[in-house]
Amino acid sequence: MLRFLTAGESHGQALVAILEGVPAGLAIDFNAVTAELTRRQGGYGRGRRMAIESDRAEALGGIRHGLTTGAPIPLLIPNKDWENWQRTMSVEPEQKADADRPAVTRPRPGHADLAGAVKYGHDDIRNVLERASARETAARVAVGAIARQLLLQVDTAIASHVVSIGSVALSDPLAVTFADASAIAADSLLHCVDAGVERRMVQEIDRARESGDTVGGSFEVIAHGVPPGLGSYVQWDRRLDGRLAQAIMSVPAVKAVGIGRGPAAAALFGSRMHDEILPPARPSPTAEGLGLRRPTNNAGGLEAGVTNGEDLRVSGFMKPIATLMKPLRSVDLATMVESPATIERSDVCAVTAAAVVAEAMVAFVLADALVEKFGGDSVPELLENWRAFRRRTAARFASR
Ligand code: EPS
Repeated sequence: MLRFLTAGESHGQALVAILEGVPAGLAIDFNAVTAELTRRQGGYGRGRRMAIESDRAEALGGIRHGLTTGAPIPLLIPNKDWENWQRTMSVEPEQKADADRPAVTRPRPGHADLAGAVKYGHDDIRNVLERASARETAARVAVGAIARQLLLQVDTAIASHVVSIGSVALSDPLAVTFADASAIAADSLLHCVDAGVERRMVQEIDRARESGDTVGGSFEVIAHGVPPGLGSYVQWDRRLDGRLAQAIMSVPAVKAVGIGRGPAAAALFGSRMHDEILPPARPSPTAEGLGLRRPTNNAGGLEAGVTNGEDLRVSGFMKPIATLMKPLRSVDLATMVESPATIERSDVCAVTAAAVVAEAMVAFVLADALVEKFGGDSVPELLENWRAFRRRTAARFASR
């Protein structure tokens, strides 16, 4: 239903995205898009690049007088740093004297460097790392910011919080509510709900930086007000948990994805894991979720790959960034002699940024599933179908 492509290199002229499938008649707030891009640039432990950029997305079409037309939306995010890289990243045929940076030949363990050099036959690893860079996620956040605006039409909102950095972790992430995650101050260093834990997380990042190292961590995305009935169990590729897992796993450096209780579910007895179903409170609530009460939400809002009206909870686990200031051993592919891996400017920790990217990916998957369920080439058509479904569902599950 919805799809997007991105293009552009980290130090090229710009990043671009084309988003297709947004129904006509959606009012686009570009300040909200900028706000998301700014959030992605934040988090304690980011590198110097983030001080250079102040990301902004410009729409080149698909929107007229503030409203989507139903046509694809091309988005452009200029790279300010391109100014300093014009010769290195020129799209013109190479003028040897002009290529002002030496070729990158010493692959960083854990980065795309070696795999990409092998796959595409590049001698200069810059051809790999420029596209593999997490800078590309700025384009995804712009796309996600538009998807979020579609979701807001059906009262679905998305927030995230950082659960762990290195060995410092919240003890029970599922105890964090959507309201808790939404209330975290925008200027909080790591976007963790607990100030004491966050202080220790900051120390963990400082320790990594002081020893020329990097550190990973985990985050959770919570979507609130998600319509029940998105996704399906009838075919493997329609299960929404699978679609979310792919979307989150595609965020650079993410190594595992959890839904609800996540991997911890494997250690629980069924009686401790599954969320009991209780009759609606009286008087019957109006159409929030299903009306039925679920005292726990270990399932994270998904049963059999279908949303159940509870908060959707998806977590991502990020490995440490692959560029180390105290580099690991590698091989210079130009000479085949052992040499320390290349050092590129990078972040010490980017878990807070990854959480914002993951929010954008969740927004995209949910918006896609929303349009799939309720159809509609225009927002009024989609809303009509959504309201009718809500009315029907509320009537079915009202207390008698
Ligand atoms: C990033 C931009 C990059 C890196 C980082 C994320 O910019 P630069 O390479 O100019 O410093 O800071 O990317 C990586 C850590 C990576 O391994 O690719 C961004 O915009 O998020």
